[in-house]
Amino acid sequence: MSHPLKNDRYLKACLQQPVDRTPIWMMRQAGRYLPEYRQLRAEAGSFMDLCTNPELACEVTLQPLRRYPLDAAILFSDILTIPDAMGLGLYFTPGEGPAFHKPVRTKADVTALPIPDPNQELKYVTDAVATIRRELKGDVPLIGFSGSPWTLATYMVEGGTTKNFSEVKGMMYSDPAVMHQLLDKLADSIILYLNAQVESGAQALMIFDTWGGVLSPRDYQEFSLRYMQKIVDGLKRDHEGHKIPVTLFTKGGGAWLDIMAVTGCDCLGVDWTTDLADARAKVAGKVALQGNMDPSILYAEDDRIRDEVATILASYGKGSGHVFNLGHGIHQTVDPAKAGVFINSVHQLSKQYHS
Ligand code: 1CP
Repeated sequence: MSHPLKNDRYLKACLQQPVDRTPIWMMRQAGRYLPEYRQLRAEAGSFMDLCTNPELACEVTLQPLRRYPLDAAILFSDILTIPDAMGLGLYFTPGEGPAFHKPVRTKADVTALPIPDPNQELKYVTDAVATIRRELKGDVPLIGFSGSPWTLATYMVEGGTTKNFSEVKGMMYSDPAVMHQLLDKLADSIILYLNAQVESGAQALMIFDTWGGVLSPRDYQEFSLRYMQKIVDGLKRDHEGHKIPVTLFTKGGGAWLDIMAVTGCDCLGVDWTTDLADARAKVAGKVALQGNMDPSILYAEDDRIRDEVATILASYGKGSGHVFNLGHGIHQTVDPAKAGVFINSVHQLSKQYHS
């Protein structure tokens, strides 16, 4: 199954090695903005029917790569597979997003949570990874992923999407020991899950800490960063003679890039509220950076998109260590042609930053 990689720009940039141009992929590159995705989801029945069928998950992963010259593929799955495998009963309500039948609210709830075996309850994920890796035929690397412990805890304690985080912060402030017990269990589960993705063929890993930015600086360190650190320490960083780069992305975490940079990860995701020049100064060569165009720029005219790409490339400046991306997932109402303009602009404009 091991093909030599034809395009390894993404892996090289994560490791700050020289590249000929800046690599690019888009968060949520497979998904609802693509008509071929909406069609396949309708045929399959639901989003989870796509995720749990390795052939369909593979097909959906490859859809954006057929349209655009992207430098990486990302496993089609969701961060909520772990809480689902812990028995919380994941379901999706149309228009309102994910929810759980059995939210986690008490110490007894936390104590009762099992640590899922990635080769049993989550075998559909590792099977999808192996299938995608085979079907990519070495064209581009495959990124595996998980949510961060804190971000998974927000969904598990709230029971779904939330605006003010009252339940999860209520638990954090009124019973921090129980919150730590939950986060520690999640970190252990995530280590097993991500290492199993690497064993099955994932060539890089990313941890999505979508909700770390709603914490105070002190609470961020205690309840989010500390557990991402535990995960980084527990991950397989080499496989089949290749390094497995790890990216941490805390949305809204621009103020904390310096402390994130010393966790031992290889790359940090940055959203559009931080200037890449400031971010680069802050991490001082310790890690690569991924980002950071506002996904809403994709609603603008083509020239405006190209200008924004030029500005972001200039703000990072010369040299390797930049993976171009959006600062968060692509919106479902974006015209796919605009994603093409974005990606081609990065191809055309980034060569001058590499010698
Ligand atoms: O078809 C549909 O209606 C389902 C929409 C959808 C999709 C396409 C969901 C439900 N998840 C996904 C795929 C997904 N989710 C990927 C696939 C790989 C890719 O192409 O990037 C990834 C990496 C995720 C990760 C994810 N899920 C995050 C972290 C990244 C982020 O966007 O912040 C989060 C927070 C989720 C939860 C989730 N799953 C789905 C939705 C709509 C949400 C967000 C709900 C919320 O706003 O709280």
